Amino acid sequence: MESTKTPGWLDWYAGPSRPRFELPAGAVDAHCHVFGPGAEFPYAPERKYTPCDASKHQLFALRDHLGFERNIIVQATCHGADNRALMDALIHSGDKARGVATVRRTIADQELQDLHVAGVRGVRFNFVKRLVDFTPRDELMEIAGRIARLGWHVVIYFEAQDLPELRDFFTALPTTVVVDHMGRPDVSKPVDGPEFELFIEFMRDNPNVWSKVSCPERLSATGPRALDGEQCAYRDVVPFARRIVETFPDRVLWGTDWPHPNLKDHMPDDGLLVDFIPHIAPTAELQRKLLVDNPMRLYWPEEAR
Ligand code: 0GY
Repeated sequence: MESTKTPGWLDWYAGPSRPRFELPAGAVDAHCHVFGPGAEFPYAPERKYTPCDASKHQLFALRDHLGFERNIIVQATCHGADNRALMDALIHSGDKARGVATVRRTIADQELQDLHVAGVRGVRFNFVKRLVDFTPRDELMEIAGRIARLGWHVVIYFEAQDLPELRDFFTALPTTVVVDHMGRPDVSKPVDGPEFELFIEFMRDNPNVWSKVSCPERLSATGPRALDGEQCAYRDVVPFARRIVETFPDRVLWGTDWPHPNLKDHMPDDGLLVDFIPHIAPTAELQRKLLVDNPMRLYWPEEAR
């Protein structure tokens, strides 16, 4: 089935540069997606957008081009709770990808087991209102209880202004909890202001909470252009991501977010995104934790050092 992409949808960047920053051996891109292809894996009827296709082969080619060894593929909302495209990508990755699925409370134990065998190690709860319809908290808590027994974790996606209302629910989750994109801070506000302080406190008070320090391209107002003599794109995001990396070095992950759904102004060059990493993780030790040790501990614990 052919589907027409959402008007204004930006296609992913077809010719990414080769990063100047050399990733450490064994680096994991811990947040990326596959979209369809729609003819093989139709998009969900309840989706809020229709993307361009972004296949597993294209994702794996990007992985090799950038110098990553593995991927964490996160179920995107355009596929709803139909995880077939995700499972297909995991199964064809040669054990170089693990996944985060979306499930409903009606899922059977056997289906959860099948997801586990394919490589799924977490579920995603999405609270971003433009992306999903509301799911009752008791349903999410029931799912969290079931997947906890498989040793999985919960990935949460929300916007900074909603943390005060959601915090008690997050704190009650019985698993490791991974926050997407630093809880989407407003980076025009001060890094030591009350809003971001609340996020730091949330991580400090809850040692089971991790954060992806990803998506500068989504959060930045200064954008991809470096200033004269300054080599860093998305420079307004640096203090926020760096503060998290330096404060919680053992609980951070990084990912490209390829193929970058819902960007309106520009599509990032993924090579440039990789070059952002040393600005937020300035030492080799921080880089190794962020890109290798932490994702391996969470997704391939049987191989982690
Ligand atoms: C992301 C961000 C977004 C979309 C999704 O599943 C999704 O549709 O996650 C967004 O629009 O902010 O992480 O890819």
